[in-house]
Formats: sequence, structure tokens, C-alpha cells
Amino acid sequence: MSARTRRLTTAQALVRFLSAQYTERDGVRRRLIAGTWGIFGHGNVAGVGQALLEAGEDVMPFHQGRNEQSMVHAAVGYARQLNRLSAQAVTTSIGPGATNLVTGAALATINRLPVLLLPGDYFATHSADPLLQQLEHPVEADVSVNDTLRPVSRYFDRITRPEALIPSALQAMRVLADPAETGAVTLALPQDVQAEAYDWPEEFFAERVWTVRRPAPDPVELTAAVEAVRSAERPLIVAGGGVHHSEAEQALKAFVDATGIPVASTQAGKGSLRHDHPADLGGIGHTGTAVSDDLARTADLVIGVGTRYTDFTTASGTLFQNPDVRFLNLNITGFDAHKLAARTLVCDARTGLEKLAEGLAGHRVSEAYEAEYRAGKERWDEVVETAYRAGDENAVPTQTQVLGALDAAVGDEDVVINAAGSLPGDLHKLWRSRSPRQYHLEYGYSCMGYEIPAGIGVQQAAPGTPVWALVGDGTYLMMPTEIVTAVQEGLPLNIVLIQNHGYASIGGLSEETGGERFGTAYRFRAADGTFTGAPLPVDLAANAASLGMDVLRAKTVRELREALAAARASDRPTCVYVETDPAPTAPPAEAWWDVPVAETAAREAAVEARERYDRQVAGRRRHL
Ligand SMILES: Cc1ncc(C[n+]2csc(CCOP(=O)(O)OP(=O)(O)O)c2C)c(N)n1
Ligand SMILES: [Mg+2]
Repeated sequence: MSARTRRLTTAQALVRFLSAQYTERDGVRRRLIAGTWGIFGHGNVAGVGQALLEAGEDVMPFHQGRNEQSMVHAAVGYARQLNRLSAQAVTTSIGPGATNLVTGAALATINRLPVLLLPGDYFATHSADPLLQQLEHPVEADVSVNDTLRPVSRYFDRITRPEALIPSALQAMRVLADPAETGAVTLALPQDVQAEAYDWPEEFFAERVWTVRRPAPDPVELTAAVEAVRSAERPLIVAGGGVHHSEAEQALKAFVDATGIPVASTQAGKGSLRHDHPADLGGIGHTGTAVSDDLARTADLVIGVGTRYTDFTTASGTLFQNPDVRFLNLNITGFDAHKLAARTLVCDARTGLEKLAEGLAGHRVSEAYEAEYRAGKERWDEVVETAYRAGDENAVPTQTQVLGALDAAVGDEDVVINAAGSLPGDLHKLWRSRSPRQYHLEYGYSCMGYEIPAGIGVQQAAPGTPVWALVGDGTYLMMPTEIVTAVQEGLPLNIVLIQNHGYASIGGLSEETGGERFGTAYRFRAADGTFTGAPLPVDLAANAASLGMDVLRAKTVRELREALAAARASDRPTCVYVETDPAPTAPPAEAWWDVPVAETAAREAAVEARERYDRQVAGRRRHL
């Protein structure tokens, strides 16, 4: 062939192609696929593995992971830290290596965060079926276990011939870089095709820049939106993750400074305003602050910016109680914009807020309204102080006192990561976000085990930034294995490991919903056969140490403060281990969350819980 083609295997071509892809937004250019995570087995060892070796670290950095799911979590943490302008790929073997991706892919897609998945697949020729680890479908011969990735991917293809990679790789990049469509993208790679040579057009490897666009609002929608805000007396902004993805924090602040409209935030949106901005009301919904939820109950216009309106945000449809409430949704996806029968502004968050501010020039909410929410904010600050305050320095800390100690230990740029357990609720109510990237709560999938690998991804994206992965004992046990990766890569990741002998969160939920804490404590079996015996003699601190971390055991509030400071100062991965006092120091929920309770039951606890449940359900509204 002529000089205009290059003979490479499909895997070599893919790696070379990926290394030449860039995103660009606001004049900033980044590698779209900045590195590749991998665990090798048959299905990728001789294909993508050999291709990565030939490419070398300069062309495609390689990261060695311990579990396929957690490699996706790391990639998601990385992409979120960089506002989705850069992502990572994950290569796996066929079979179990591939299906381990499913949870990570769902998490990425729910949170609208880009990750490129490259699972190995059966031979395209079917010449040796069934392969080791191949699940044969007796009716649909082209189905493999990788098809489980279809419903959790935003784009899926199986590359059954080398040249089929060309259009598919381009579509994959389009989706990854598209702010409305992004999520997990899967290119399943039959392992024989990975190793097959082809004469690739040279243009396939040319540098390509994918513009991450900022669509402006439609003029007709904008006019209607401006009118809606002007005529509202009690408008409330609900800031979601889209504010961060769009880097719209400054535009939001300018909008709020000009209009006086207050901001309540979802888990993904917290930190959109600094916590000490007078219009920042903190979290909203089931885990929200009293001031946010009080305002939400009486708001006549809810302005959702980049939010999916999950049940936690809407208190399962019970939060927005003003009979005249209307919604205005500014969202880059029409799908989310149309929720709650809203007026829509389908556009980029930053651009939309800027245009809305222009249209609202001179408009401001009433002084009485501002005074009302400022007073509510002050009252909530007291609630936070009370929850954080530890009277006795020598006492065992409660969980909110742990957060108070962490609050005192961190700097403005530190990143605090969490996803599941009782911490998300406490953090949503209490945490004081000092910078846009500080509050890193994965609550789209609320996936136990996200925290530690995501911390690695965040540190890869922001070297030198102190990162705190906050994990409960249950979460730690779910997925501690990437600690080894942090050790291997010399990343000074900090873990705060809170030991309370089981699932405090689900135990509490179980109690409220008639489940009597069944199966939620980590305890020996008692004489009656239930898990209500003594706590287990399990030493998770020793476990973290065995994986290579430095471990600091804190038994009191004072020791905790010292340990957090030492961990932050250390250049080694460090785990601060603390057993907490279960005394309830977290503020109670201000709004409901719908977890259906048994409609008929023999046990009294469930019967009573159902009565409470029926009263709550009666408050549900349908917004049409
Ligand atoms: C992968 C996964 N499995 C199950 C759940 C359901 N779940 C939510 S919180 C929780 C318990 C978390 O325990 P722990 O980390 O110890 O935190 P605690 O509740 O004690 O604060 C469980 C099982 C989940 N969120 N993710
Ligand atoms: Mg626990």
C-alpha cells in the first residue's frame, strides 16, 4: 500500500487514534483520553495489552488497577474533577473482567460522566467457541456477556472487523465529548479482531479536536423564562451537577448577586456557591437544610439549573407545596429540562445563566424575601455549629464531630469524596464547601466503594490536591482494593474510615420503615440465630495497613484532629481510622423520602410504620 496507509493491528490503531483526540472549551485544550486503566487476561492481553506496550507511556499512559469496577470509578473521579473535558479508557479481558464493568458504567452514565470501556469479546470468527469464559446464548449467537453493557452505555458497538473501528471510534469520541449525551461508551473488542492487521488510512491518526459546545438558549424560550422570573415573588434556584460540569459557578454567582434569588443545591450541585455566600442555602430535599426546604415549600418558581430532580431533591414529590408553584428548568438535555412540566431553557448552564441575567437586568427579589432567607441561613449555621461541636476533647467522637474536625483540617482546595451510607446525608446538611470542586458526592448511583478509587482519579486529575475519601466500615469492606494502586502510584490519598459496626444508615432506614434493623449490623449470631450478638473482632485499620497505607488510629476527638493534620501533611497514602460514638448528633431529616412500607404485616413495628407512611404519601403532589 502507499504511504497514505499504515499497517497496524486493530488494537494498535485504536490506541494510536485515542492518543490523538482532544477536547476544547473556552480556549482550553485537553487530551480526551488521557490514559488507560487495565487488567489483562485473555481477551485483551495480546491485543490492547500489546498495543499499549508498543505505544509506550508517552503516547498512552497506562494505569494498573485491581478490579474492573473500581477502575471505572477511578476514571469517573478523574473526569468529574476535570469537568468532563478529559476522560480515561478501561481495558478488560472477556467474561468476568468485562461484566465487572457494569456497575461502574451505570454510575458513569447516571452521573453523566464520560468513560471509554474496552471489554474484550468472543472471536468474531466464532472459530473456537465456546472460549474460556464465553457464555453462549443458545438462541442469539451474536450475544455475549458484554451485551449487559448496552443499557448502561450511551453508545455501544462490537467491532467485528478492523475497518468497522473507524466510524465507531469517531462516534464514541463524539458521545464522550458531547455535554448532553456523555456517559459510559463501550467498544466491545473481539479478541481476534484486536490482533488482526489492517492498512489504516493515515488520516485516521491525525489530531482531532472535539469542541465541547455551549449551546445558547432559544430566544423564544428565553423571553418566556425572563418573564417567569420577573413575575415570581418567591423564586428559588435548585443547583445541580450541571452547574459544575459547565463551570457555571461564576455565572451563577453573578446572577444571584444581581437578582438576590437564593440557591439550594442537590448533592451533585453543592458548592455551586461558596457556603458563606449570603444566598447559599445549602442542600435541598430529604437531606436538605431547614432553610432550603422551608423555602422550597413556599416557592412560586423553582429554577432548576442542571438538575435531574431525583427523589431526594423533590422529597419524593412532596417538597414543592405551594399550590401555584411553577418550574423553570435550565438544562442541556431536553430530557431533564422537561421534568415537572417545566418551562424549559435547553442550553448550557453558564450560557443560559448569563443570558437570563441580561434579560433580568434591574430585577431583584423583595427585601423581605432576602431578609427571610438570610435569617434562615443564620439559624442553620447554628445547627451546623452544634453538630460539629465536641464538648469533650477526650471523648469518642460522633460522626458529625468527625466532620467538624475534618472541616477544621481542610484547606479551600481539598476534595472530600463520598457516595453512600449515613455520610451523604450528614455532608449534604452540614458541609461548608469552600471551592467548586471540594464537595465530591456521587449520589446518582450512591455506590458503596466509589470513594477510594475515585480519590485516585481525582489525584491523577489534580496532582498535589489533598483528597479525602470518606468511607464507612461497610463501604470499606465493599471495595478497599485500589488502596494498592494509590500505594503503587505514590499518591498521598487520605482515607477517613468510620467504624460503626455495620450499616448505620440502612439500620436507621430499616427502623423507620418497620424493618427493625434486620440484617444491618455486623455482629455475631446470637442464641436466637439473628445477627445481634457481639461486634465482630475485625480490624479494618490493620487491613488498610496490610495493603500498604500508613494508618493512624484516633480514639478521641483530640487524637482525631491530630491524625487528620498528620494525614494532610504526609506525602504517603494515609488512613485515619476512627470508631464513632453512635449518639445521634446529626440534624433530623427536614423532608420525606419514599421507601414503601409493608401494607400488611404481623409485626407491630411495620404496622405503625405503614400508618406513618400513609400520612406522608398523602402529601405527594403531581406537578402538571
Ligand atoms: C454497592 C452498594 N450496595 C448496597 C448499597 C445500599 N447501601 C446504602 S448505604 C449502605 C450501608 C453503608 O454502610 P457503611 O459504609 O458502614 O456506612 P454507615 O451506614 O454505617 O454510615 C448500604 C448497604 C449501596 N448503596 N451500594
Ligand atoms: Mg458503618
